[in-house]
Amino acid sequence: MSANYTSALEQYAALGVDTEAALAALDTIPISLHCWQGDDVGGFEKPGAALSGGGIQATGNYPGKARTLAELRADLDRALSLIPGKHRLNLHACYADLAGKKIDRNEYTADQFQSWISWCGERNMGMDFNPSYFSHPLADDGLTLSHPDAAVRRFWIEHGIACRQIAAEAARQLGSPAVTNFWIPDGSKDLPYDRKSPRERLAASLDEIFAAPVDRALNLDAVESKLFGIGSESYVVGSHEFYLAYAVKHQRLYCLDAGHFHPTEHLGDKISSILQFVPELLLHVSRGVRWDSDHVVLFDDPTRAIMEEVVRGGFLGRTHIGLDFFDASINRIAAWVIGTRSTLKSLLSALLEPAALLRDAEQSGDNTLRLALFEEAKTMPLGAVWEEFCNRRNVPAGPAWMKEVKRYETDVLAKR
Ligand code: RNT
Ligand code: ZN
Repeated sequence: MSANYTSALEQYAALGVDTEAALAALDTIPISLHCWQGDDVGGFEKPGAALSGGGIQATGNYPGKARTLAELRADLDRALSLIPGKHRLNLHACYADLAGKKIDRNEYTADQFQSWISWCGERNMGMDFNPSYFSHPLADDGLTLSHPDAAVRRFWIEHGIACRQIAAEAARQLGSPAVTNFWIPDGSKDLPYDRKSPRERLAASLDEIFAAPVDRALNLDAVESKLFGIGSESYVVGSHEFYLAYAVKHQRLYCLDAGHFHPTEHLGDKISSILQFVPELLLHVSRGVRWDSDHVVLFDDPTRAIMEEVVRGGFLGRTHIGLDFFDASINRIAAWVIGTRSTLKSLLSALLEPAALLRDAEQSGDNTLRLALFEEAKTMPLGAVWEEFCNRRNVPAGPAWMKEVKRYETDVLAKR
């Protein structure tokens, strides 16, 4: 134990906070690391695959992006070695390992993901999964599960069912349930006349996908809403109201992405409302800047508010924490490390709140004391506790991790 930590422990103890309990709790919380930060959401279904269509966009051309599955896995390993704790892999279907075979997405089985499942198994990591409703000829017009053409809808329904089965198989092998998250780009750039029919078709498509029997103990379905996207500025079929109502009615997970709401709207206040009525929540921790720009997550007020709500509400057991950002303008491994460490730091900060004092102040109507405590808590020595967590997990505590990233950049990324 460092002198810094011992002193921090005492300062927190004076506020009734047990730093050891906070560290033990943090150690049990997995963050689902999104594979798509490593190659700008390209995937490897064909050589030179790149993100297309789909209402999302990665911007920047920082050198060194992963060009193959092997490179992506090596990069993930490098990032994971700089992130304290035991985490999960969040995989998109477009990262299938096709080994040169021609198989379309509606025919994917666990075989195309076995190398990923084994990769996770070797690292003792769980896996989460995502059907890919973009970067595909049948998604070129920006419509998938709500498409007016029944044949196109059929293809994407089959893809959704396939993904749930793949996730369940991964969960079975890895001994940990997988979340399968449904996000589709469907919407329109300009004003639609008919807002109703696409939503009716989406509801029917989802009903078919979820009717396929997949063990709920292995696979958890989540649905992700969005306010608007690139090319879907005027109308998004899968809006917040649509999916929230769907998730409540069908008792699925609701996925809250921090970049998918009005810029002045934050996720913090939504959590304790939604968890009244859905079984579990999936978070896409992200940082929207003006539009859903998927900037790297920071230890900022909105992220801290999310984690405070999860911790205060006792919701850790019902909340799956995933990351969703894809910045191509900076070192991609550093992006993973900064975003994940910031998420963990936000969680630690929430776990170190003077909860008992705050609750007492509020319950006794002492709002002055409550406000004072909030402010005092902000300058408590969080950094020393974070450093202790990193040290115990054998991960560089301070900015030393950046040296490792720089070295990897010179030795590996610069040669790509
Ligand atoms: C898009 C959604 C979705 C994607 C990933 C790649 O707006 O946020 O979660 O970012 O599935
Ligand atoms: Zn998302």
